[in-house]
Amino acid sequence: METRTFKASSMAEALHLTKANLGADAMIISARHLNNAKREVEVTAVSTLAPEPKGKADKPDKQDSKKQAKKSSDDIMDTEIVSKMMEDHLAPFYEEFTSLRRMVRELKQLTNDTVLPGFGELKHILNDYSEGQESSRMLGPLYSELVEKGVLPQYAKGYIRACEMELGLQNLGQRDWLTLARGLLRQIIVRETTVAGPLVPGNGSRIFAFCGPSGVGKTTTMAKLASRMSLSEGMNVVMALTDTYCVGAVEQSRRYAELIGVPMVVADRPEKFLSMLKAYSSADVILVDTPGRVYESDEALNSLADILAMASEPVETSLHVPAAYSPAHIKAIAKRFAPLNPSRVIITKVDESVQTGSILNILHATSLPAAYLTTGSRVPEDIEVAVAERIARYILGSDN
Ligand SMILES: Nc1nc2c(ncn2[C@@H]2O[C@H](COP(=O)(O)OP(=O)(O)OP(=O)(O)O)[C@@H](O)[C@H]2O)c(=O)[nH]1
Ligand SMILES: [Mg+2]
Repeated sequence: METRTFKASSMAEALHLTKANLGADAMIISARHLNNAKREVEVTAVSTLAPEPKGKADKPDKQDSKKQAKKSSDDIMDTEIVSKMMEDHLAPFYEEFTSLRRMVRELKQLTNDTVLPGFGELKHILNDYSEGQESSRMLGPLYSELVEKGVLPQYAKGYIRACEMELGLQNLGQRDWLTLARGLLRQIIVRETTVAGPLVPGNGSRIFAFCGPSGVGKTTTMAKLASRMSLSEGMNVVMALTDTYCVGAVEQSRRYAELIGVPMVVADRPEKFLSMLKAYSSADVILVDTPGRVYESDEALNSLADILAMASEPVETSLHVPAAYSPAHIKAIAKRFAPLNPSRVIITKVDESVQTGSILNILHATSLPAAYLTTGSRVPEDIEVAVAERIARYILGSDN
């Protein structure tokens, strides 16, 4: 494509020059009378054809000049020709422009809150939608991977947006940008995953309570920790049970306590809990098992709150949530146990979860840092301290 500008004494001459140099299909992109002494005309045109050899048509020959001379007085007509040509070329753009203008006008009308008061909301939805479109266009494979792993779309979207922002537009063009993006996503998950570290007595806190719905692994987790703290770390550990309602609960705890070689105390009423605390005032750690039925019964919840309130020292409560639970279930659990003020979450049965992305759902829905992940029913083996890098690995695998 060649763009050239021609000056001539008349429009006819300028057009002739244009055609001669750029071919009959030349597209005029501008034509104007110059404000100089000669009152010349300037035409700028583009052609997709190869220009004719130089010299031949740069200047009109004499014959042409004579022909032009006859017409040169009719500049108005020439201008009309140019206008017509420009109109023909610009017609499609004009239509588009007109329709765009109409759309803008209609949108302006929509933004008027008196016409459509809910437009603010609609605007956010539209923004969200278009941003979502962009995310799925550029980092779609990573977004899909997170969602397939069970991460709720709303959280997955957040991670992908953060990834997009950090990746920067310039990197999106790189050949290996998806690998780069995956590495970044891993870093973002690690950075945004809050962990609480293991339960360590100190700073006046030695009472650790374990709460959560029935069958989530509270007693098993407690036995795992009692075993590690007592046998590996040499701490003076006591196991307390506030649940005598559940059939077999006492026997299960007693069996574990005997195996580990630590005392097990039933403290299912406030006064019993208080006397247990007094009796074991010199213990390094008191691990408190609680009834799962707190999840369903207000009475059980209140009675547990009454028992724990007897302690004059701080009680650190950990909420147990299995990794395989649905997002709705996780939310309901977080809400139900909020009155007990859990300070950390223990994510159980990670080994049974098909979609490990739910670990992130648990962290988001509870807004609690993770203390441990349990990965099986073996005591004391199947438990690990929550580490952000390891959580990212559960979701994205170990490779990049
Ligand atoms: N696969 C798997 N099973 C586990 C895990 N933790 C516990 N379990 C099993 O889950 C079942 C319930 O565990 P418990 O520790 O009794 O659960 P709980 O929360 O104390 O239950 P309640 O006392 O009835 O409220 C037992 O069969 C455990 O062996 C785990 O991380 N993975
Ligand atoms: Mg139990």
